[in-house]
Amino acid sequence: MQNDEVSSRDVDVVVVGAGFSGLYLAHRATQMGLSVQVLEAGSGVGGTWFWNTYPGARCDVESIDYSYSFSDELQQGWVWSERYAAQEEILAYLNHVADRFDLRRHIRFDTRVSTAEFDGSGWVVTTEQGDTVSATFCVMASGGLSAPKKPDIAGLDDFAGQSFHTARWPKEGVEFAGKRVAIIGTGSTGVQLVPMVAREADQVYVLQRTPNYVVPAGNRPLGEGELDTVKATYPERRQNARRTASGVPAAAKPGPGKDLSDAARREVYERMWAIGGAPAILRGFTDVMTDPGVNVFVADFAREKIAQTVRDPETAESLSQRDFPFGAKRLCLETDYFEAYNRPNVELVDLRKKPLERVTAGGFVAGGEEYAVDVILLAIGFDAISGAVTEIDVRGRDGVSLKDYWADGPKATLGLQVAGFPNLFLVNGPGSPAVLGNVVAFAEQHVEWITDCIGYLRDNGVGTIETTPESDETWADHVDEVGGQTLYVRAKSWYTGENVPGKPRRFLPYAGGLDRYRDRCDEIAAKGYDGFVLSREHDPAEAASG
Ligand code: N01
Repeated sequence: MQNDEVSSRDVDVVVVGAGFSGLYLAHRATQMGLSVQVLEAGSGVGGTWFWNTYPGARCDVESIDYSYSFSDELQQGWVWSERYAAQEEILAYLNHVADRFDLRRHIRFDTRVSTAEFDGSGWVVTTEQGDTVSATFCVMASGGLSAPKKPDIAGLDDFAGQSFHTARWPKEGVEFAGKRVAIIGTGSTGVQLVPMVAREADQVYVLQRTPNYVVPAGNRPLGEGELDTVKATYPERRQNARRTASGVPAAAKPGPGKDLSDAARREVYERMWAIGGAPAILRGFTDVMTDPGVNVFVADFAREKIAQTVRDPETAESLSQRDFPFGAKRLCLETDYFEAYNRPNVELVDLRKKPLERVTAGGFVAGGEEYAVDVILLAIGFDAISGAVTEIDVRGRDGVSLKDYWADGPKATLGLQVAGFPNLFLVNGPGSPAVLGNVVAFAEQHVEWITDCIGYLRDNGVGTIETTPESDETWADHVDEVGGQTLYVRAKSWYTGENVPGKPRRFLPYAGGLDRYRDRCDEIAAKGYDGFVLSREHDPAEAASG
């Protein structure tokens, strides 16, 4: 019976999502002779970079590193124009990859997966469009930051103007000229969006609940010959990146700031501010994230820069974070963000002083004051890491729902597999380190581990692989413990699920770094997937019960 089921599968691997991970998965799996069907909700490839077309959308990892390393021809041939690529350029790159490796024939677009069910030996996936695909393996490459957070704002449905989440930006674009616009949220998205909308709109109200540490991006065109120099040393650069915690090559090692005078620290940090970007600013000294005094110095320095830029002292103070340490939340990188508050058409609405009461048909009410607006932009973030998977009704052995299994908090061994869900793999799942660094480097590691695993099962006549509840729990506890040793737990953020009302609190990304994580994954694979449960292809007991 099982034999027939296996042979009647549509494909070997069904993949949800055609972003960075899904595309590479399709490429690598087909190179191994596996058949693959990718199901993609969007009408094109790109994932995050397909959906987030808001003005100002740009990567905060340098383009030369935020790109695939698996093909030297690809990295030698592609020309990045800026230090941090804009959304259009990254999307063009991913389209180029899809064409160059002939991946589109494996992808069904405009196809949103609604259910995925284990049928005893593999997976049956159905879509909102009515398709059914059966496969031996199912890979959720659906993105760590792709499920928009559902708005928790009273009265939003009553609003008569235009309103949408920034990750659902209308493809036809939005006309801001002559309009009054409210932007809710001042995370990485809001910080990129505000200066762009401010250039066009009549009036912009920025609704801020929690100020963030926002530092200069230092974006610039890549200089003449700069890219050639990188390309000449790409193999070493990539190798170096693979052995770091963040997936970005280590720069020259700075020293500690602990014993330096204030003047000496300042001299270093003026330079770091001029360079811009998170690696320079977070690691200007080796002890920014470990020595409280050095951390306070950098936080003060960041606040001083705001006070020097934003003319209105009250606005400058509202924009200054004072409740959690520097770097406890992912830094936001800015270009012209603070300058935007000097424009006559931009007003910060500090929701800590004037709580947002409700949205009305014609605007919003905050602190008892009514504001009239035509457009409301929701830069309110994502149901991160687990949200894109739990949006799908995923059912494992005996019909158990993944949502139920995760009722106390999402957990997965290595962030890759879940007990009771055999042959299901997650990319960037809970317990994966991906979102804490260069997501592309992590995606490559995940995809390589998953496809190697599938190859091993195929070559060794293994039908299913899965984890155990104990192993999921042990990994989740380890992730929580490692996370608990960092500053990340000092701020409420999407790392712990606290940004989504009702989501169980658990530190979700593994903060141990890419290098340690890679070693652990490789060690497990080298021992024949130690700790995982592997079942023979034609297990008579399974077949009888199935
Ligand atoms: O989302 P966020 P994001 N009323 O969750 C506010 C990546 N990314 O889309 O902090 C009022 O960080 C919320 O306020 P608070 C990057 O990894 C990268 O900006 O909860 N406000 C916060 O200000 C990033 O970390 C890039 O008090 C409400 C904001 O909305 C991650 O994506 C660009 C609210 C959400 O901030 C997420 O960033 C963009 C409410 N009801 C994103 N609900 C780059 O590469 C939420 N907020 C540069």
